This record gives sequence, C-alpha cells and structure tokens, in this order.
Amino acid sequence: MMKQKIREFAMGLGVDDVGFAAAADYKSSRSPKIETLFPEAKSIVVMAIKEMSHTESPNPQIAMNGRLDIMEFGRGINYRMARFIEKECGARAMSIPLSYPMNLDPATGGVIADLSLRHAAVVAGLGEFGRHNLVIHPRLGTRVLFAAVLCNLDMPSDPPVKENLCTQCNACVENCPAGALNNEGQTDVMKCLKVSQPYGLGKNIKFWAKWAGKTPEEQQKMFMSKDFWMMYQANFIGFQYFCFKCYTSCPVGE
Ligand code: B12
Repeated sequence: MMKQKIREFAMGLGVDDVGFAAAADYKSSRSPKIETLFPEAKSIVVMAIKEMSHTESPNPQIAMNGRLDIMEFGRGINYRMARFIEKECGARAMSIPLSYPMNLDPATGGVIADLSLRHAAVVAGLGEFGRHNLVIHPRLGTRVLFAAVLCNLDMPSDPPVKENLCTQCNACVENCPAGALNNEGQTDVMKCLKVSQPYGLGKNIKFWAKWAGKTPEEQQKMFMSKDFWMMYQANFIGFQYFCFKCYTSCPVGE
C-alpha cells in the first residue's frame, strides 16, 4: 500500500523507474553503514533516471551540461520525494547525494560515497552489475543514473533482477581510453580519473605544486594557460566529466 503510494508519486515526478530496498538487505562492503547516516533508516527508495543523448556529444561542454541538467533534476526529485514521505506518509526521510558532497578523505582515496547507489539499486530490483561495474537496468540499459531517499518506513526489498543483462561483449573494456576496466570486477579509479576528470584534484595538486617554485613572470604565464582556465571552471562545476565511453559504448537498453 505504502509502496504503491510512493511509486505513483515517483512516477509522477518524471522518473523512469523506482524500486525499494530494505536497509537490512543493503550491503556494500567498502561503504559506511546506513546507521551512521540515519540511525532509524529502514528502507531506501531508489529512483532511476534515463540519461539523454548528451553523453554521445563529441563536445565536452554539451555532454557535461546534459549531466548537470540531470543532476539538478535528481536533486529536485530527491527533495520532493523526501518531502512527500515526511508530509504525506507520516515518516522521516533523508536524501542521498547523486554524486557529491562526498567525504573527500585522502584515507579512502576520496571515492567512497556515504551510500553506494549502485548497490542500493541492485537490492531495489533496478538492475545488475555489468562488466563495466555499472548497473544495467533491464529496460533502460546502462545510461541511467540513480537517486535515492532513506526513510524510516518498513518496506521490503523489491524482487531482484534475475536475467543476465550484460552480454559480455567487452565493448566497454575495449573502448575505455584509460584501460581502467582491464581487471574484471574493479574499476582502476586513478586511471579512470586521469581521463574522465583531467582538470580535477590531480591537476590542481600538480599545478599549485609547480606554481609555488616559479618566478612571478612564470606564475603569470601559468595563470594564462588553458590548464588553469579549465581548472577554474571544473572547480565550480564540481566533478566535470570529459569521458563517458563505458557508458556510451554499451549496446544494452533503449
Ligand atoms: C566515486 C564515484 C566514482 C569514482 C570511483 C568509482 C568507484 N570505483 O566506485 C569515479 C570517478 C572513477 C567514477 C567514475 C564513473 N562514474 Co561514478 N560514482 C561515484 C560515486 C559518487 C560513489 C561510488 C562509490 O561509493 N564507490 C565505492 C564502492 C561502493 O565501490 P566498490 O565497493 O569498490 O565497488 C566497485 C567494484 O568492487 C565493483 N563491484 C562491486 N560489487 C560488484 C558486484 C559485481 C557483480 C560486479 C561485476 C562488480 C562489483 O563495482 C564498483 C565500481 O568499481 C557514485 C554515486 C554513489 N553515491 O553511489 C557514482 C556513480 C557510481 N557513478 C556513475 C557514473 C555514471 C560514472 C561514470 C560513467 C562517469 C561519467 N562520465 O558519468 C564512470 C564509470 C566508471 C566505471 N565504469 O566504473 C553512476 C553509475 C550509474 C550506473 N548506471 O551504474 C553513479 C551511481 C552516480 C549516480 N548517481 O547514478 N565514479
């Protein structure tokens, strides 16, 4: 009954699919325990949002702008879902970041989110891990993002996806310009980041370390470089992606 009410509300928000995961069924060995986020959490409402064609654009601004649109949409629906659960279902709710803020602790490499949306999506019956370590949705395929809200409503997990969705075609592995998927079951994060976020933290560290030892003239020259200008933009966008190859090369889905 409660699931139906929440499902209808989610679909009305314009998401492509919604699933439920009981907090007790969620397991992601490297992620923090759910209790550390929300001690009373009993379930996770996971929403799947189809990515549009922007990821296929050869122009990185167009590709990332489409991603920013969907991130904004994701934030909006998370807020509206949390609000619906609190106002219309008499429960307590907390939304999960689509990507960031994250605990950027050098001890964890800064790549472990507070809740793993892929692991939550799998328990919520929204898909299965593929060779690319992304979750493939049975109808939407790989090009889908997940958004989630934790709540204290006692709802059981939806039935898991049983079919093998990944065709093991290896296109994601072959098309990864970083070679980050060569070892099955793990993404080489540093290799992925170097190509997918070339103006991220790694570039910042290198830039400022180099800058410190330069003369004022050389520093001025560094400020006029493309690297610095691109870094400046990436710094306020958040995580700015320049690669979507594992995503776009996957033949599965609509
Ligand atoms: C940090 C992060 C990254 C980091 C690190 C990735 C990583 N290894 O986890 C980097 C920057 C490299 C990254 C890259 C990408 N990301 Co990212 N990322 C995240 C984020 C914010 C946190 C992930 C996390 O906590 N990982 C740590 C733990 C959970 O991972 P883990 O235990 O080591 O598990 C890994 C492996 O062991 C393996 N694995 C674990 N269990 C199992 C089980 C089976 C059967 C298999 C085969 C594999 C497997 O898969 C995991 C990934 O390597 C999530 C959002 C979120 N909150 O979940 C998005 C998220 C995972 N990213 C996403 C996307 C789309 C991407 C990119 C395509 C980038 C882009 N251009 O959009 C690439 C894909 C890279 C790839 N093929 O692996 C989507 C994935 C959607 C989907 N359909 O699955 C997410 C869920 C964001 C969202 N809101 O939807 N990402």
